[in-house]
Formats: sequence, structure tokens, C-alpha cells
Amino acid sequence: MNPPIRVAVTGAAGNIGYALLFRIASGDCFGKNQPVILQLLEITPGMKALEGVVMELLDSAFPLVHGVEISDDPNVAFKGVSQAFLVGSRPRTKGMDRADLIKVNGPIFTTQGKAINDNASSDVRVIVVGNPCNTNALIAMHAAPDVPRERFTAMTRLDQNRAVSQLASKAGVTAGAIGRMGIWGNHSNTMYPDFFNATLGGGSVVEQLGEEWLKGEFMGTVVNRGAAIIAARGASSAASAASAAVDHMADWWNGTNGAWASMAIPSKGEYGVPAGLIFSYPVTIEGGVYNIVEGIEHNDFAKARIQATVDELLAEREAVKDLLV
Ligand code: NAX
Repeated sequence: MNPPIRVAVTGAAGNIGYALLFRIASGDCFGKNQPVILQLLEITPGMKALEGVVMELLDSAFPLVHGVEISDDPNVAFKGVSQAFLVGSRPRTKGMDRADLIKVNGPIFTTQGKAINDNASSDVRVIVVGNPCNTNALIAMHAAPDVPRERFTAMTRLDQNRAVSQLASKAGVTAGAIGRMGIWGNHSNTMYPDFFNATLGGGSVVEQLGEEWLKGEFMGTVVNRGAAIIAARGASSAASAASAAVDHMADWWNGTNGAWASMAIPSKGEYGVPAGLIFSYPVTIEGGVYNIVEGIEHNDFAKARIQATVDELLAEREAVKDLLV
């Protein structure tokens, strides 16, 4: 057994938190030899519900759980953590557009970024799930000048998993037969799921499934999947989002063994994306270090999609520029 690591989860009493905590506690994320101390953050009105979630966690008697601490103070919740899941944020309510959502959530991520800067372990790694996750990660990163920038990431793995699942189901195969499914850009409906470079049974997805279906129904389903789940379930995706967060952090922890994983990361200008944006790229991971896959060719269709998602992220950055110190 390794010594325990401290893992922070924010918004821990929410829907995603409810699914995520049990996956981390069971060893699905950091492995069956890695004990964890869970440090859970909620806003004050959420603390009562969080106490109930903690009772359930304890009742599950997970051997890897070496402690569960709860707080409504980010400086307490991030103390000594090496893994931070930033899930909590204000949900979009009726009549609120994306710009409003960005404005109400920005300050949350300033506070949390600063608390990570001041309290987390020097090897901290952050995944932002709370929306708008790319721009929230950007804000948190700017508020944490002492933390290396590459430690701040945002989640597009759910988009990747949704794309993989659509391809597999169309082809009548299981998800494992799909490879190299990269998501580019923002976690929003401007994202670009790059099916041109994806593989099915090692061969080309485009050759086997046809460009017409891929550009039409496939892209439409992937980018609108969140809304379809809300329409069907009456609530937004939670278990699949938690599962994707586990995949993201587990890959960062274990490496991908050459496979591609999609992560929104601080761009250094790769593939012409303006430096500093938190932009999703396909990466491979080895020894805890992710590297953007090099040498991917983009045709005009792909270039136009990537430009659209860049433009949206630039507009989001502009909207929060006062928070970017
Ligand atoms: P819920 O509303 O069920 O839970 C959010 C929780 O966060 C609540 O318990 C709330 O009290 C808490 N919270 C709010 N502000 C907080 C703060 N400042 N500090 C700590 N906790 C705070 O939402 P849930 O369904 O769990 O979704 C959480 C976030 O994930 C939302 O922003 C949602 O939009 C986002 N998602 C992101 C996805 C992605 O792929 N990146 C997909 C799923 C999901 O839509």
C-alpha cells in the first residue's frame, strides 16, 4: 500500500459529487493500492446534505478511505491536496445565457484558485468540471501564480466518451474498438469531435462509417448529448460525468500507454490556438506528464470548426478579463 493522498472534491453534495465520491473511494481512479483522504467542499447551505453523503460513504466501508473531511472553507478543503476535482459551480438557471453563467461562476474560481495556490501540495493536479469548465479553469489558473500552469485542466472526456460510444454503436462494436477520438476546443456545442483521425478496429472511421453520417447525425448527437439527457432524465448527466472525471484523472495518474485522451489544457500556441487559452487537445500521457499529439492533419472542415471554438473561447476570456490577474 502507498501512503494516502489527499483528494479534494468541490460541490461534493451535488449530483456529480454523489457519483464521483464512490468511484474515487473504491479505487477506480487512483488504483487499489492507493489510499485516499477525501476533503470535500460545499457552500454553507449544502453542508447538511454533504453530511448525509459522508454517512453513506462511511457506510460503504471502503478500505482505501483513510479519512473524510468536510468544509465550506476552500482554504481548509484544499489543504495538502495533490488531486483536486473542481465540480461545484452555480448551475445555469432559467433565462440565464452562457455569458451570465460565466459572470456568476468566475469569482468562485478566483477564490478556489487562490486557495489551491496557498494550501495545496506542490504536486497538485486540477480538473475543472463545473461549467463553463474551460474558462473556469483559466480563471483558477490565473489566481494560482505559484502553481505550474499545466496542472490546471478542464474536462472534455465526457465528450470523448460520448463520441466513442456513438461510433461504436453505429459500427456494432464495443467502445474498445474505437481509438484516437480527439475532442478539440471548448466544452460546449462549438467543440470539434475529430472523427477524421479516429480509428475503428485500427482502420479509418470515415472509410467505414461515411462522411455524411459523421458530419451530420454523429456530430449533432455528440454536441447536443447533454441537452438530450436533461430532456430524458429531467436532470443533467451525473454518473457519466463522474465516470469521465475518473477517466481523466486516472489517465493522468497511470498514463495512457500510447492511447489518446482528450483534455482541455493551457495552450502554448499548438496547432495555431492562441497561447493561454484552456483548449481541449488529444494528448498522450506518460509518467504524469501529458503531451499534445503531434502531426495531426486538419482539412478545411476541421480548420473551420477549430476556428469557431477558438473564437468562442476568446470571447469567454474577454468576458472575464477583469478576473485574470
Ligand atoms: P449540482 O447543482 O447537482 O451540484 C453542484 C454542487 O456544487 C451543489 O451541491 C452546490 O451546492 C455546490 N456548489 C455551488 N457553488 C459552490 C462553491 N462555490 N463551492 C463549493 N460547492 C459549490 O450540479 P452537478 O450536476 O453536480 O454539476 C456540477 C457542474 O458540472 C455544473 O457546473 C455542470 O454544468 C457541470 N458539468 C460539466 C460537464 C463537463 O463535461 N465538463 C458535464 C456534466 C455537467 O453538466
